[in-house]
Amino acid sequence: ESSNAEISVFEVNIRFVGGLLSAYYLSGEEVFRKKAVELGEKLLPAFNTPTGIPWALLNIKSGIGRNWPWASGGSSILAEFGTLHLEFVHLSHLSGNPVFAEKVMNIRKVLNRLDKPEGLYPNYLNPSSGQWGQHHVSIGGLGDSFYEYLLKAWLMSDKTDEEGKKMYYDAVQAIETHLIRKSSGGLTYIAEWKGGLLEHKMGHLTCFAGGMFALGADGAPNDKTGHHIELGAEIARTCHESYDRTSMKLGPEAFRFDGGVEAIATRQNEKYYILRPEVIETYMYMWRLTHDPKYRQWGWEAVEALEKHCRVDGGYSGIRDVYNNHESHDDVQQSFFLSETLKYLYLLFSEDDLLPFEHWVFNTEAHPLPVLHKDNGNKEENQK
Ligand code: DMJ
Repeated sequence: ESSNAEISVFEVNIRFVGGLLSAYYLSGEEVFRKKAVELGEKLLPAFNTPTGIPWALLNIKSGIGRNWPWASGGSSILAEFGTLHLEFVHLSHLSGNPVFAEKVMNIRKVLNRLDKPEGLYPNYLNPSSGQWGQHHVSIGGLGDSFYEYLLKAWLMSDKTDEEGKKMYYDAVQAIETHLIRKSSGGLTYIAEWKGGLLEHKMGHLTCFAGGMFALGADGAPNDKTGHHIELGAEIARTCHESYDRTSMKLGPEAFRFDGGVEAIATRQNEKYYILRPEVIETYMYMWRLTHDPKYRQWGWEAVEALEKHCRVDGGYSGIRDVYNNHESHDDVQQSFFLSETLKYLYLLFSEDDLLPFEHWVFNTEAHPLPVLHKDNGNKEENQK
């Protein structure tokens, strides 16, 4: 019996379904498999829309869905409906029920049918009409993990998911052409695109893309492997600068490249740091893929800053202004601090054979999921 509660389909999927799937694969305990599948079934009514693009919010008792009232004329959000793929493929794999995989494959079908402005994916899509909402494009908030899941779907399929692969590399091509710029000071950044105009701002969330470009470098078409690694390195450097240019050596929520500044937050409401993982996540991928020791140095700088400014009695807290010399704590320890920030730090200082990339992908909340190897069904027992 479900309680009368409205949940975010995306958050429940990445944190709870993803967490239960990882717990199952790491422990082999049946209870985690069973609960993951049960929870996945509770999410299915969210897909009852004319297009099959799911609602953002779902009442799990009534099965009635709706979208965020602020999202462009009733739209669903790219980073939400585009970040179900990995978990739903595993739910079908573990339950024998194809419905989960069918739901996420249909999302791709809808996306592939649509015209994309300049080859870019807008953040908003109306689940009733099947049309884009506002033409805003972001590799940070509202867009981010959609791109991540295209790449990881291909990797998780043991590189058999050619559709995911093509969608990923085509998207990166459009992002490079239209969103990636270099500041006069030589910092590469990823801007936001609003109906053809660039906002020269990069979110902390966007910093995950450095790691993504490096992770995808190997499969890049047209001899672009080195180029994608270099792009990852440049984004890592820019995001490190966003940390280094603060007094606390922790990065702001968003930083700008306009009005005479580079990699600095200029608006008071963008100066906070809520223990987010993306910059450390990128250091971890860059370390594993290049072994350049600077990534461990940069990671250690973040460890020292976290200890100095975020450690409080009983845990760690976010900071209201990273440019201030005195901490103002927000008194919140986000759950992604444990699942992502600390896990990526641990992996940054571990050997490469701990959760090796050949056998594992991390969901967007850093919960590890095994690669489904084509020749041997399911060998996760040998992958620990
Ligand atoms: C996490 O919940 C996930 O990484 C998500 O994809 C983006 N935002 C947070 C962490 O900042």
